[in-house]
Amino acid sequence: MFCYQCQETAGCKGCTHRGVCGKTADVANLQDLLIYNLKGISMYAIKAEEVGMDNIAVDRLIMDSLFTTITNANFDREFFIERIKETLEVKENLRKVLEDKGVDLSSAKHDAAVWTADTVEEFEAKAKTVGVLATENEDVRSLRELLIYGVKGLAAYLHHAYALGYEDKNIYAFIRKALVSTTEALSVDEMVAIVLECGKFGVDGMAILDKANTTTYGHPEITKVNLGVRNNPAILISGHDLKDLEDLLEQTKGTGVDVYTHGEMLPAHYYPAFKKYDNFVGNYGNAWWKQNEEFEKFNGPILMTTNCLVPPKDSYKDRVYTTGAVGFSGLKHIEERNEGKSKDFSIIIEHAKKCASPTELEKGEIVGGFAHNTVFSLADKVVEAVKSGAIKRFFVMAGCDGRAKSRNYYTDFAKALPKDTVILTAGCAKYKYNKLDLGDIGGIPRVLDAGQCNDSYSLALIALKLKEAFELNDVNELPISYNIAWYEQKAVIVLLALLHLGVKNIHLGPTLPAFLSPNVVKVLVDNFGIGGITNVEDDMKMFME
Ligand code: FSO
Ligand code: SF4
Repeated sequence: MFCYQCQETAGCKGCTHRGVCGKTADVANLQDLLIYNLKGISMYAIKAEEVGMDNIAVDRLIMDSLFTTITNANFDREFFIERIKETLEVKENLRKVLEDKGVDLSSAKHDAAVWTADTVEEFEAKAKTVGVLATENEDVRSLRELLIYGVKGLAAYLHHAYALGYEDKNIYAFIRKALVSTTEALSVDEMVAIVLECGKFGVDGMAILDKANTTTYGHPEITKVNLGVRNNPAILISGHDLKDLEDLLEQTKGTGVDVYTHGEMLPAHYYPAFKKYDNFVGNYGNAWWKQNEEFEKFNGPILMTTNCLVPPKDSYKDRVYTTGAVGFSGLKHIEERNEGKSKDFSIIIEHAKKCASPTELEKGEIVGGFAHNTVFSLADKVVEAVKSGAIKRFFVMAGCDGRAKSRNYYTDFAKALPKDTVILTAGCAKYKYNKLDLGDIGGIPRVLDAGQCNDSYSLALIALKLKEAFELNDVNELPISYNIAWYEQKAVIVLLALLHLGVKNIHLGPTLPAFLSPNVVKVLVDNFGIGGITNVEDDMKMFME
């Protein structure tokens, strides 16, 4: 195996025996083969589109499959074997249909398109030859993988939007094009151009998800979220999928079973539609990487709706359920919803009834809900505070949390920020400082949480709104600094989206991605002023200058 797609990759170089995330070598290889097969399917799907065929089912399969390969989503060998079989079948069918129609397939003769096999042994042998290292040139590999990770993150966001009935064929078409481009001998300029184009579709993807979420559940509102527990049996829901949460809340209503959020599901509390459920109690615990300890103490069943699964400990393994793109051998999986129906969570609810109530981890509450609509409604107040000098600078500290001790930098940085600065956050990075009492500036809290990682879109809209309010020509003239923590591929698409919107001088930490070669880093530094982090003191000086 060779995988370097996330920030925690071994030695900041690459996982080669077993993932730091717990992904085994055989699963990593099968994921590589699945991606390879998606490239082949895309070659035929592009042809199919040219002749007017409806590709939507194929596009959804590509999207879903990409999502299953992101960090901490799916660890299940059997799942990937079955998915490879399915994609091979789809690929073959597509080829046959196109041949029957007399479509010229001479430009779709790449091995990724024509390769097929029947046995798992053949899959495993092939997988070893089509991974990341199959591209020898370090810079080409870097740009190809940057693009692949961008579309993986994008696919995850599209998946959440699709669950609510929203999709965009143009974005699917770009994903196909991007996948195929990684099999072509393109110039560096051409590859860079597609990577940047991916950022454009990143903005579109986050916009469609924002529309899906806010149209379905209302605009996030300023909300106090309870951190304590009640004395009832309960279910903990994690991940990002709001539709799963809705189904779960509907089905637990009146059963005596409470529901708490974990990790990235925290922002669900900000949506008006979920406030009507009396049993939707609060947020339990912290970011994804603390789940081993926190799931143990929760005592009840846990539902993982998207990525963020850490291989479970035996002590609570029987209480963890997966659904959607998530998978782990031995965990119970809740099947997809049938058209127009809800997912059936009754097994989890019955399980909860037999469990003790959660052990309390903390008390108190935190405030969030500062997505674009809320901040726009406060715009006058915010603009006034900037004009009067009450707010000197905003710090976008969106992104991810993770295991590395070096991430304590973000807690220290938040504590060290001058009192006349405001943090704009989204994603699980917030857990590094959302429970510090950083106070407020004239009633505006010093930590404004917009929501999940995809709600970084809100932060971009807020920046654009401020640009307008201050009548500036360039978003980089605003008193906003970007000190972003990244972990996995959704953060990659967020980064590409920000670059597309023209944001410069983003600092990324705790380390720069291992998949960026020195030359690719140079392109990003020269064109976008991308930088890393050093230490709180020096960085603070640099940002405040
Ligand atoms: Fe991931 Fe980052 Fe959304 Fe976190 S991009 S790691 S769990 O911020 O939030 O999925
Ligand atoms: Fe390693 Fe990250 Fe890949 Fe897991 S996802 S195998 S930790 S690089």
